[in-house]
Amino acid sequence: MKRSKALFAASKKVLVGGVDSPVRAFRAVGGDPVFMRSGKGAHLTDADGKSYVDFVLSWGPMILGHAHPAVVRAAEGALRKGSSFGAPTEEELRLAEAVREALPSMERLRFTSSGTEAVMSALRVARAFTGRELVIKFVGGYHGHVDSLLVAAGSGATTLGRPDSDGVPAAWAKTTLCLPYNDVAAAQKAFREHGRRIAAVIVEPVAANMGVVAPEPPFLEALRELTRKNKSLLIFDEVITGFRFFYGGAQTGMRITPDLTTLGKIVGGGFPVGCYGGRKEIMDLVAPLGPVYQAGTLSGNPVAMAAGLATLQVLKKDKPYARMAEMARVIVTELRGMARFKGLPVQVNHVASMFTVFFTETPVRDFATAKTSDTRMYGRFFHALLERGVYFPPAQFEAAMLSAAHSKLDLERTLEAAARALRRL
Ligand code: KE4
Repeated sequence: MKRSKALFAASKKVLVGGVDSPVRAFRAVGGDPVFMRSGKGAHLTDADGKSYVDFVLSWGPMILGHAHPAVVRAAEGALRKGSSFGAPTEEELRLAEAVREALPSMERLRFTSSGTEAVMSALRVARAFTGRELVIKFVGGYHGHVDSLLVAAGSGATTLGRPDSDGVPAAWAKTTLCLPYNDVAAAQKAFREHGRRIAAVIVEPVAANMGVVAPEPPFLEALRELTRKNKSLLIFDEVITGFRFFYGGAQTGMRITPDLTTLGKIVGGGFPVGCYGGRKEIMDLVAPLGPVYQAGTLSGNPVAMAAGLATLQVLKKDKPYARMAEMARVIVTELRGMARFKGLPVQVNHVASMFTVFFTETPVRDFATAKTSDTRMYGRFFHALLERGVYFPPAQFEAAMLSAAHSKLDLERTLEAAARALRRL
């Protein structure tokens, strides 16, 4: 860890907290962050040459594993033709067509350079389309660092939000209603009280930012019904779930059609890409067609588009989803068994190739129950795995993910490390 430590010490003198995104600083698990130098397949190598089986996958994008040959070839090829023109290119057309083919609800779409930008833009066009201001989000849901969504639930389930970050004007936070995830009654109450003022509901169709929490039927169906009845818009934030569970969005499998969808991560193949889109009559409000302004110097960047398209093409051809889900099932089953054998209070929430280990007796179905997890125990578990070359998310309220590159050997190495880690807790 010598080189990582030296790099961290130097980084803290110029990068805020030594990182470009807070979760990378290991504050949630303690200790200094590991600086990564390279990745190949399901493995990362740190600045000191130590290798890890990677379950973070850059927080989702690297579903094919790191440095997949088809993605590298596509990005290199695009780069050789120039990296950015600030003009329309065929690459963005091809990726847009592939996205719409996989998610037909996105009749018109636009690429941005991050998931946050996609969410921010989707909210703006939703407010413009409905002429309303209020937005409902769910406590523990994370949709990027959009000012008005950086709010925590006020006391009680349906009070107006209050800022969860400094620098967010209270007035902006007050345009956001925070409700408990999976709580249909709270959503019904919110619409009874504020219905005609609600522009949109934004929801992760499978929550991953409180740790993995699956929607309990009829939660999402109820949101679809409530928004339709009240002429509000339903926004599925599929930045994580888009192309994660199968070739398409969680919406495809759930047969729920949102009015707007946001994407990111996988759709950029490891390059800075976000995307928002939905019904044509809504998206036609966006400039240059309509009065909702949204722009971006590097939006639709041809190198990123080429990498995203190559990623989707490999996913569509190889269909690695069943194998990734089966590998996750094996890991989850083994982890539950080991914890039970050790008498540890563990809940492992699992959806397809994503899972989260919570150290609590309480079943985790929303952020309030997720917070009963012993996060210090998670930190010890994380470091015990890290020591043994297994890289789980360095924070409790995140999702561990499988890639198409994880092998049986990686599974064995992970389970062996987990058995030892759980013994030491
Ligand atoms: P970005 O702006 O980070 O590209 O996307 C924001 C975003 C939007 N919606 C959902 C559902 C998301 O999960 C995210 C970002 N996810 C986090 C990890 N949970 C990114 C990691 C980080 O912040 O460093």
